[in-house]
Amino acid sequence: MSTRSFGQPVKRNEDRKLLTGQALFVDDVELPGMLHVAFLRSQVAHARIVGIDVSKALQRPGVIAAWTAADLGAYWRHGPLLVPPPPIPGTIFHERTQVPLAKDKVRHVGEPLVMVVAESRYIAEDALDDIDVELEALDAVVDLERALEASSARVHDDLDSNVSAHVHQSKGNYVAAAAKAHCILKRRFLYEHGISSPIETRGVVANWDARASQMTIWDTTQAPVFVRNGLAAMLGLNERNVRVVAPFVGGGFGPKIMMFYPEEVLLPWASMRLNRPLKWIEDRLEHFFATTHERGQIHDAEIAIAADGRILGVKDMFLHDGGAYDPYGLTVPINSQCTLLGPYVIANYDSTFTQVFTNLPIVTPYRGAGRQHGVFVIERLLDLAAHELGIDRAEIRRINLIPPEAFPYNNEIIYQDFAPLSYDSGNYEPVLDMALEAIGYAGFKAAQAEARAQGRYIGLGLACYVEGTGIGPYEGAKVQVQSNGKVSIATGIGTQGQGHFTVFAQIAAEQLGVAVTDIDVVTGDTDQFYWGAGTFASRGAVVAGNAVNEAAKVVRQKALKLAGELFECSEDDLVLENGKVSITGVPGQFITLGDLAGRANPMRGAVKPGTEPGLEATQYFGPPSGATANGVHAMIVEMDPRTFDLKILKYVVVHDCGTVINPMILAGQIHGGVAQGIGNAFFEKLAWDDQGQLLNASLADYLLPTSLDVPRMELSHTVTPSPLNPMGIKGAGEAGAIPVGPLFAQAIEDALDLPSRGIELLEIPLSPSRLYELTRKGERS
Ligand code: MCN
Repeated sequence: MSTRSFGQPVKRNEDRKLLTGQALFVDDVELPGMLHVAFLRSQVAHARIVGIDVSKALQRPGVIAAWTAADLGAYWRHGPLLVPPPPIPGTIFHERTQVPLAKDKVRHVGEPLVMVVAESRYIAEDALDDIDVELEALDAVVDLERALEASSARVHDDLDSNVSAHVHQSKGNYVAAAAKAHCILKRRFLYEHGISSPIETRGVVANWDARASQMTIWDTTQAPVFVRNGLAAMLGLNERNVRVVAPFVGGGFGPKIMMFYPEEVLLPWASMRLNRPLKWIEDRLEHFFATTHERGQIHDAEIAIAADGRILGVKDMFLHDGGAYDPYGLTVPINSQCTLLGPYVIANYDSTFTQVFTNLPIVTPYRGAGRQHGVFVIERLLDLAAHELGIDRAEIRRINLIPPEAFPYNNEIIYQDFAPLSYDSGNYEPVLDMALEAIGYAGFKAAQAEARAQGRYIGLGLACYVEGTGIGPYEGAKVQVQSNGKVSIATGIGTQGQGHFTVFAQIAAEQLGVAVTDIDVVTGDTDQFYWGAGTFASRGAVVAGNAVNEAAKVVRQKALKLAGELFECSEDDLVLENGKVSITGVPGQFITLGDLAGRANPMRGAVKPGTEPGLEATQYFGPPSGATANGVHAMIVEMDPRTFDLKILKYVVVHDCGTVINPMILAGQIHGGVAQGIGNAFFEKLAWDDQGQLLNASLADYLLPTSLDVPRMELSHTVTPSPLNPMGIKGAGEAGAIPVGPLFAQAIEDALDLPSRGIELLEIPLSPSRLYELTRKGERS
């Protein structure tokens, strides 16, 4: 039986544990003597703290402690700036990071004020009602534009405005390009965004073992190594004395990277103080406020276009809602700024954004991480241009695509990884052609007319995008053959459902000739692998995957060398297959990998100078810059013109993420991303009132798409390998979510023939009720 699995739709190694309930999640951690934590959170968005009285709470039986910011002493400090602003000349950035417990002011609903520790979560929750908090309410800063008016209240009193950051990037000369344009189309685009809503909310368990001077933290984080290093520094411990374990995590989608959430900082501190293990699990209501969001941009964008539909230039000015603090720097708006350029030749680009502090929860990346906002703007501008010029919408895209011979294609602006935004490789036109073919573009107009004659309103949407993936700095992996012949792999990134336990095994299996099921992968345990960055920016496959590959290659070389010595033959005469090394053409002459691992750890004699015991290797991989994936989504919808109910009749994705490791996992990634994209495009909107109160903080009111709303998808792939890593991989984890907004807008416009009625859909989300409002007004929105 062949052991080749690379590139095959191998079933996931981890599913047996997950499906039989054997997988350990943070809430499964039960320790003797464990205490439970609940947080009193601010119910107002902006207020000065006059006083907090916890004395009554402390009298409640079972309550162990109730701490405010004042009780934290020197431990109270601002969180780290996770991502400093990129070195773009003229950039303004005001660093104001979050705090563990609010001290003088509260800056958003849900900001924690008091940490209560009790014998049970029930007691801790009840004790929250015993606490008296006196707040002096201030005007809440909610509206992005009003936030910038001189008369606005200020989220941070020490700043003279609510500007968190201001960035300008440009290439070419937009003004000169616009002067030559056949027409310039200018519109305002609004993009609301939601919350990540993973099935498993956040959670932390901390256990201080004073005898061993060892802190163990089970955390739903996407970046366990960062958390270990940061907490060790804060707690005054050696990094070696802190172990962070991100066990099975039920979805992360970006917000679980944030460092530090107050709960991550406070539970370990409290565990050391009380010498007891502690647990906090976020409840669904808390998730609306206590976990970061991605949300709110207003773009004023224009496109300068030639008579034949060629893009001469694009200008964009946008406001980005950063929420109350900016620990994540500028990642989200820089992604919007860069991703707007899409797969198109845009020689002249002028883009400015202002990140704004508001009294709303903090904004950090959420699957797509701002890319969808940029894609929405450029794809909508192209639709408007196509309509204005009477050019077919597929054609206007085609004539502007970057040609294959232009790669690597330098976009001349700086990307989120501080490197120039350069597309490493791509071949965009075949992807567009395949999507058009799959959706039945050529025959659609006739089908639409026929449907309309029967009183049915069907419409088609088409959207292109590129996605920066696989950024540095680096990841590492240790690959080790055990003496029983099984292989173990450890890497520093965490896993939240992406299938790393299988794909990393597939990579090593390819080098070592063993079955995927004989390879055990550990991710997200800092005691198993010390170094790394984390799972974000669709980088796991590229960065950790290549590290696994490099380490497995070294192990392979070691195995062949050892076997060559044993058999006294050249390594070239050896084959490594089915878990054993054999001599070509000499059947029966072989040694298993397990026996070789045993020989590499001799019990007698000496390990030869220049060699190491064990059949293992640790290697690192750091890409010079990100790899650029691309794709086209197309969909056909049927609309009810009265209720605006929408049915997706067909959904097509053509995608290029270079070398594919596991097409089934990849399909799952795209499906999940599209499902989230559908939520963002059609269902999910956080409804804030003007005092920063969330009006729909429950899953009965904040609607997520269900399985009934997510269609079957037809997926196909082209493969343009990345030249930036030996395996030619590009990332894929966010691809599904990125182009769904403009796809909905275009398909709905097409179904209801809105452009001919002077109605343009320039905002996301487009719920049935919003569509009703927009079409009734009969005006642009
Ligand atoms: N893959 C592949 N071939 C490729 C590229 C990817 O087989 N050419 C596989 C990978 O090996 C991996 C998966 O697809 O198993 C995703 O790979 P990658 O694009 O590298 O993404 P990451 O591993 O870095 O995961 C992060 C990415 C991001 S940024 C978000 S957000 C997201 C996502 O993945 N969050 C997820 N997918 C998610 N899926 C689940 N179930 N849960 C989340 O929280």
